[in-house]
Amino acid sequence: METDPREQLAQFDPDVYRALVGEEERQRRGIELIPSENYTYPEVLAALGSVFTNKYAEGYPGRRYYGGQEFTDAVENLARDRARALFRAEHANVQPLSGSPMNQAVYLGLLEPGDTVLAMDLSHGGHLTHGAPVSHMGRIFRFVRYKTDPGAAGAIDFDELRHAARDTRPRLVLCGYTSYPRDYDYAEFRRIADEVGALAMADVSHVGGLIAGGVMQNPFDAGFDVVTTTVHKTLRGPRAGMILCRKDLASEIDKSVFPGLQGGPHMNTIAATAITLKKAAQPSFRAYASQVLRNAKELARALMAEGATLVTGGTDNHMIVVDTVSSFGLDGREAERVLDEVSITTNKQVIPDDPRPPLRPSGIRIGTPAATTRGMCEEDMGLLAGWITRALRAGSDETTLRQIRDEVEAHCAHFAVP
Ligand code: DSN
Repeated sequence: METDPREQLAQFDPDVYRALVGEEERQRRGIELIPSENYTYPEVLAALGSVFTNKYAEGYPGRRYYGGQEFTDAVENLARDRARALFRAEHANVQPLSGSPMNQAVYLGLLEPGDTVLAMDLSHGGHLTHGAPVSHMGRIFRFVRYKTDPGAAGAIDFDELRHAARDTRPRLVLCGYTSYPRDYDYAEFRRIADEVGALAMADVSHVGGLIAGGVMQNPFDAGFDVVTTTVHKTLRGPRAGMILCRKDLASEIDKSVFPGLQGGPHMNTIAATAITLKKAAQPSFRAYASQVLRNAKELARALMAEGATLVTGGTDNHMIVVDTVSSFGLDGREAERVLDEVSITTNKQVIPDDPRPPLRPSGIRIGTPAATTRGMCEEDMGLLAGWITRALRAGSDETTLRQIRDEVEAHCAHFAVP
């Protein structure tokens, strides 16, 4: 009789097994509100833990450097075809190991060292891979920053962006964010890039699932050249990245991913990506994506009604940034810790032009994708806003925090984890 792999693990390595069971229990017990996290599908977990892990497959389908590729080619072709169809892209590369190598491969494949990239300021919502000085890319390329206009509900200041483009002649205009709760005007980005002869790239890692679900705009509809997205956020897939691009850039992108930057692709992850993309093409995924947005709008409304100050004054996507210093007198690290105590998981977050350092910033970032996956809807968002604001006001009052944690955990018990 075959032994259950989990039992084998429990017997062979009880330390790791205990941590695994603890994490399963943590994910079930509380509410996961980190906007970049989600609960993936059982089918994805099955593919991730499959024999595709054993296989080396450097190269691309039909052009590999090792034998035995009948089935790896099949799953990579499925993932590429499904990605192209879902995002209306001419070409897809599904090998990036995650979000950072995905963006690095684009810069290294399409630019020369020293080229200028126009990208969102980090404290206004840009990502580390959009040229943070501490990143290797920030040393190789010249990143010039644009910002949002706090006076205009956080809209991007396109006049400033256009001036910066004319002054600095970027090779690439990058539209993408990791903590920006609004949608972008992709057509205006495209116009500015055209005016200075630059490529237009969108990093939609956060909203990839919302675009796939048809509830947010697709940058390809505005004529973008390159779109990157992670697979594990709103798309609910494995930890991975994808590069989608115009056909005439395909060869540069593919060469940049392999052999330029990476070695053997993780074929178990690519199989899981193929499954994720099939899931995202189902009508039920469209309903999910639209519920994610409705939940975020309702949570933002309820938080503001309870006295919270939100960066940009609301949200157009799945994410909300709360200025916890001005609302509750707690910095982001303290707010994250207090919410951890009541089984609500969030992450500390810098706010635009934050005077505080990244490990003690002025806010927290919260989002609805994981809670929506568990089946929570608008009425749960009202409860959530109440628990969050009560906990942040309670600060170090342990009795109140214990009470709130009991309420949160009792409520979560009604929502299954996939
Ligand atoms: N760590 C991801 C996020 O939380 O947005 C981006 O890399």
